[in-house]
Amino acid sequence: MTDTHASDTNGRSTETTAVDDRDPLFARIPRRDFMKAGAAAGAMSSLAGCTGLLDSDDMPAAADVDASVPPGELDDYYAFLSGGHSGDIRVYGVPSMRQIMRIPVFNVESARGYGFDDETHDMLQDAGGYTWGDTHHPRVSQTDNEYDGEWLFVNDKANGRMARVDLEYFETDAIIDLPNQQGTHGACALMPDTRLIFGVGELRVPIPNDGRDLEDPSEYGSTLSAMSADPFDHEWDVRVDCNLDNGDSGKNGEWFFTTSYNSEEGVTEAEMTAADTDYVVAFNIPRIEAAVDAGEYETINGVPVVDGTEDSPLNTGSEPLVRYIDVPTNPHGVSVTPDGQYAIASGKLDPTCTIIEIDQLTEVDDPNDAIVGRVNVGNGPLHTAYDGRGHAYTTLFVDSEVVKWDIDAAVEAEMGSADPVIQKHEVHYSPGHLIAAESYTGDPQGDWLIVLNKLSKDRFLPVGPVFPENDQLFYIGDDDAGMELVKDTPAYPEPHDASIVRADRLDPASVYDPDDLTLDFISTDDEDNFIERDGDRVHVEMHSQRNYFSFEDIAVQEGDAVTIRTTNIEQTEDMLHSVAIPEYDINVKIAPQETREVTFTADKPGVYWIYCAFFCSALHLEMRSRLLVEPAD
Ligand code: CUK
Ligand code: CUA
Ligand code: CA
Repeated sequence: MTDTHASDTNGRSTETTAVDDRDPLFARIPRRDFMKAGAAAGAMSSLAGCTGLLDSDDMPAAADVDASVPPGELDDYYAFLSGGHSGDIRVYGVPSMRQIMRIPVFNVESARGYGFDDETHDMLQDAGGYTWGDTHHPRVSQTDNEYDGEWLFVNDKANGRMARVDLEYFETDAIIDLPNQQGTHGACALMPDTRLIFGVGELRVPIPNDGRDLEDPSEYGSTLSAMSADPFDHEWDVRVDCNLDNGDSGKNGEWFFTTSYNSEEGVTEAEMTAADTDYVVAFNIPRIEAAVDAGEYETINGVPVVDGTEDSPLNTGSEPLVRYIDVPTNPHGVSVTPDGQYAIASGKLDPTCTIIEIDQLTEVDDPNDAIVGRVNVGNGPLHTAYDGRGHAYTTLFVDSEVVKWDIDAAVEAEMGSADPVIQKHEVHYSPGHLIAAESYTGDPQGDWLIVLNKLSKDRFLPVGPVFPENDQLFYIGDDDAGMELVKDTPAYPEPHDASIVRADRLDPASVYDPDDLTLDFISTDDEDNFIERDGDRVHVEMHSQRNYFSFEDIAVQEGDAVTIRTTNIEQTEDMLHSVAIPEYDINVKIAPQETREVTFTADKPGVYWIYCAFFCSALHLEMRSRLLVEPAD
C-alpha cells in the first residue's frame, strides 16, 4: 500500500501506513467503479505507490530548475489564490511563491481599511452584511482567450455571492448577492471575451427559498447565474433540478460546463452517491439568451429565471438549452482544453477523467455520444490543468499524486485505459486544485504548475492543531525530465483554486488617480479643509501627509454623527497613512492621492488620539490629532 505519513498524537508524521486507513474517501470508492473502468490492476498498482515505468523515480533526472528570485528581482507571474473561508484573495509571485499582497473580498480587513470606510462598509452591508465569505475560484478576465489584466472575479460559497476585484488597484469594487442561489461554488467568465460572469450554485434549495417546500427536496433546485462584467450586474439565472459544482467556459462563447454530483437530488450522503452516474451539465449560452430575449422565463426575486431542467419544454426540441451528459458517479472538476476542443471532467469517486468533444454537442442527438475518451488516471481525480503542449495534469486526492497524461492519446485509447498516463508524481498531501501558468487561457505558458494540497502534515514546523495548507510548485517545462517538485509553500486556510497570470499582462496603479474615486480630492486650500456642524451632524474635511492631519483637534459633542473625510495628498508611491481612532473601532487606510470617509456616532465622551497606523516617517508616532468628545450635559 502507498507509503503515506501517519500522525502521532502531536499530529506530526512518524511512520507510514496504508492510504485506506487514512482516508475515508478511499473506503467510499465502490470496487465496481474500478472494475467498470476495467482498471482494477492499474488502480491497485498505483495504490502501491509503485506505478512501474510511470513512477517519477524512473524518469530522467530533471534539469536544474532555477526558481530563485534573488532580492531585488521580480517574479515572472502573478498567482491569485483564493483564501477559502478566510474570504480573501492572496497574491503570490511565481516562481518565488512569495505572498505579495492580500485582497480582502468578503472579509473585513483592518490593514487595508476594508470594511471600515463608508464605501466599503456599505458595499459589504448591501451584499448581506455577513462578516465572512468562502472564496474558491478566482478567475481573471480575458480578451480573445488571453488574460487582459482588468478584473478578477470570485465566488462566495458561504453566502451565494460573486465579487469583482479591480486589478488596477487590487481592490474589491463590487459584490452581487445572488438571491436564487445558495452555495455559489464554481465561478468563471464566458470566454473568449469575459462577456458574462457565471456563479454556479452547489446547494439545492427551494427557489425562491422563502419557507416553502422545506421537507420536499424534490422541489429543490439550483441555478447557473449570469452577470455582466462591467457594469457588474445580475442578468439571468437558469434553473436545474440537480446540483451544480465546478464550472468552466468553452473558448468560443457557446458552451459553459459544470459538473453535478447530485443528479439523485438527494439530501444525505448515501442518497447523493446512490446513482452510478451523474452529470456534466452543458449550458448553451446563446440559446439561453435567446430564451431570455423571447420572454421565456419566470421572474423570481427580480431575476429572470429560465427553466433548464431536464423535462423543460425548452430542452425537448432540436436546440436544447441545457444538455445533460452522463459521467461516472460524483465528478468534481471540469476544465476546457486550451484549444477549446474538449471539456474534461474529473471522476472524484471514479478513477477516470471523461473527455467530451465540445463541437459534438451541437451535432449529436444523445449528448453521451459526445464523450470521446475516458482515461484511468488513479484514485480521487479532482482537477485538471494544461501545459499547452497537449498534456493534461490531474490531481489525485486519494493517491496524493499529480498525474500527467496525453490528451490525444486518451482520445485514441480504449475507454478506461491507463496507457495515456505519462508520469505520476507524489504530492504532500491530498491535493485539491492544481493550476498551470495561464492554463485557463487559449495559450498556457507551460512552465510552472502549483498543486494546492489540503494537508501539509510533516512539511512545516508544527504550529498547533490548525495546520497550514501546502501549495507545491512544480516545474513542468521539460517533458524529457518530467515534473519536478521545486518548493513547498505554507498557506493560511485555505486556498482552493488559483489563476497564474504573466506579470506583463497587468498594469497596476502605484498611486490613486483621484478621478477614479467617488469622493472629491481634498487639497491643502483652506476652503477645502473645514469642520462644519449641521444640527448633530459634524462633517470634517481634511488632508494628511507626513507628518500631520489638517486639524490638531476635532471637537464634537457626545451623540454627534461624525463624518471624517480625508485625502492623502502625498504624490510619493508607498507613502500610506491611515485614520485610526482608538476605541471607536476605526482604521481607514489612505494611499497616496486617495480620499476616503468614515461616519460614526461619537457615543463615548473623552479624548481619543487619532493616529496614523502606517509607519510613514521618522515622525510617524507624532502624526496625531485629538478627537475631543464633550459629554452631553
Ligand atoms: S474546489 Cu471548491 S471544494 Cu475542488 Cu474547485 Cu475545493
Ligand atoms: Cu502617516 Cu504614519
Ligand atoms: Ca451522485
